[in-house]
Amino acid sequence: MKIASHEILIVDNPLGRPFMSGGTVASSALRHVILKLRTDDGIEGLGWSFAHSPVMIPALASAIDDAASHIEGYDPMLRDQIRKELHRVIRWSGPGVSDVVQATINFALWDIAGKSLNQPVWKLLGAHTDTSVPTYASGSLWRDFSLDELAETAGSLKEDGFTGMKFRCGAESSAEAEAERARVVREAVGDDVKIMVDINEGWDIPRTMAVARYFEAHDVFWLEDPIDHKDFDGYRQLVNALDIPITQGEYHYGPQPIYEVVKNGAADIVMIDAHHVGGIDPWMKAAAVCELGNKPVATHLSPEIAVHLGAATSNLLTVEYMTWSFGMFNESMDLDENGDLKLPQGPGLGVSLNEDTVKAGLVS
Ligand code: SMN
Ligand code: MG
Repeated sequence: MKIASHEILIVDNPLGRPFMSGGTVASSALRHVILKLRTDDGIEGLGWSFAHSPVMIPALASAIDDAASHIEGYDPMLRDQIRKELHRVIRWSGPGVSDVVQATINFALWDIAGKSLNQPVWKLLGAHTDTSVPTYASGSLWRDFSLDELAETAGSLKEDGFTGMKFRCGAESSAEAEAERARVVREAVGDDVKIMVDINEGWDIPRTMAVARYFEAHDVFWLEDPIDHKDFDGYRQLVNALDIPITQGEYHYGPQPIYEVVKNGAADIVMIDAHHVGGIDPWMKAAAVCELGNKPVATHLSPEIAVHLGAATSNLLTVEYMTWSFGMFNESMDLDENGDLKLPQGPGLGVSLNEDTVKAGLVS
């Protein structure tokens, strides 16, 4: 089997509520770059990525397009050979887009592997379950929500069956106002739902120390990305000083910084983003580093891919249920009666493009 050709689509997937990026840029759709990678025996593998601002999309799409043309003729099962070839052609461009290019191609290669062997990716990865993985609702309780909206939406997520959910803080003028958001969410969902808070690097250490004490009182399950992700010393300080588990990792590119996070004791829980780390293979490597360092891991975004990773990761804590790409695929991601995320049973990644959405959102 050889890689024969590829196609790139740029597609807008509408978001229910405009997403405020950094509190400044409102996006009413998430722009995806979709890669269709085809083999000489007629298998089509799907990979995709997105950028939070459309500004970066042309660069990303053209880099994936060009990189994919360099691997024509390669055996798609030799992913590490392909990774090295891609590294050769995109080296010296620094972390960031180059990792997302590697990731998008790597997703498509795994999809091809699964389809050619007629097995879901989680099975090829050697999963510890064939049914479901823990999950939590994300992408619903945003930073610009009023307290009333927070309470109402948190309550309806619980009714939908979620046993965990994440809300955002980091934009309030006082520690007390930040804490009030946690109180309101806790009150809305009761004591038996896990609540997590994401700050997206919005605080410094004194603010984190001040608010964390309130969050501990409201039994917040983790505090995510309170400070700049590069401040390993700061993170170690927070991990040592606070009882609330500190989560970080999504901002790092490539697997190597995940090793640094573990080595530096810079998190209690490590969040690994499959797009940023460079795909499924480096995600599994990074998760193994965390396991050896006694750190649980959580996935970041793209549950369609993360569900496979989670099923094959013994130190998995939970898979982030982010709905941002849902409209693009025919398959739905469903919870079981315990609020866990069911594994897809189809071959490969188990998703197929919804041609109506693609047609409606096609940018080029
Ligand atoms: C997040 C990151 C990027 C886009 C949306 C939300 C957030 C998360 O940090 O962890 O979900
Ligand atoms: Mg986050």
